[in-house]
Amino acid sequence: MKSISLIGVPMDLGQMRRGVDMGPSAIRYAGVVERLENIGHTVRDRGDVLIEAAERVQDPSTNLRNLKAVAKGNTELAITVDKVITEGDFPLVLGGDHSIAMGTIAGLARHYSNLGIIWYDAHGDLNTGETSPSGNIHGMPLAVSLGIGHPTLTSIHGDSPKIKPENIVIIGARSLDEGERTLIKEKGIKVYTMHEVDRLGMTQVMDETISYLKEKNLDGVHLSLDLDALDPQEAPGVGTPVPGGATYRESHLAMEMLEESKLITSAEFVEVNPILDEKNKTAATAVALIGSLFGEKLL
Ligand code: NNH
Ligand code: MN
Ligand code: MN
Ligand code: MN
Repeated sequence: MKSISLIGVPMDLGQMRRGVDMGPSAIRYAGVVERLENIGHTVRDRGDVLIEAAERVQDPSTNLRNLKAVAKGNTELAITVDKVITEGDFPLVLGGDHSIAMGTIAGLARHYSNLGIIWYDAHGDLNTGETSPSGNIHGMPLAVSLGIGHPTLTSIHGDSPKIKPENIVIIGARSLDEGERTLIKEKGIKVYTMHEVDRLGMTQVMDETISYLKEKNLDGVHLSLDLDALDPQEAPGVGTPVPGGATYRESHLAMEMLEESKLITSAEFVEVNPILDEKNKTAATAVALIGSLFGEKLL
């Protein structure tokens, strides 16, 4: 059994829709602590990282919305994640928009020199200020972690880069921007789009992902799960829904296979927006997936 530290990150400055800052509350309300304790884990809820109320600013010279405030909140998060690992706990981060992956990964990078990343998302989050169609930093954290992007972001909690392109697997992608496709090809990043999920089935996608990562001699693997990877019918409470996503069952299977692999050393669940949700359905889905990731069994 694990000793898990929950870290809430009420961040909504990485995108434009209000409400995703209430994601951590919604996931707690949906019973995440009880769910993990019922499996037998020890849970320490560290509360929320302080995200200061910031004036929303769009600097046209960088195309990075709320740059300073996003960097500040992520620095706080990185310090917290760093501390949680130093204390020997498993960090489970609850978002908040996906810009928080920069802070989580920056904290992890102090402890893992060859970190694997599973990016379960409808999007690649590989934009920079130059390629982003929106200026929203939640579409950039994977690029930033690779050391690609504005120095204010790539230098959060330590030197850049934090991760290597060959240690990343993206699963569930179905909305990639032009600059992201270029970067994926240039860096040789492994991607299972929804086409491969349909064609191979989730079992093979996860078997291949696990074998691929096992060959890399990693010292840890982080799961970054954006709820918009799931189909909007099953996860309606997200800011940028994209039709044709992974089903509830496929996503459970993915979590169960990761649990069996024993590879995962940290995780985050992001983009839950209770204002856009239907009766906290998306938060409940997040909690159910967390249950499977941490070893809940049907029988
Ligand atoms: N690719 C788009 C952008 O960069 C959308 C990103 N939205 C996300 N990413 N939810 O996971 O603006
Ligand atoms: Mn994302
Ligand atoms: Mn997404
Ligand atoms: Mn279940």
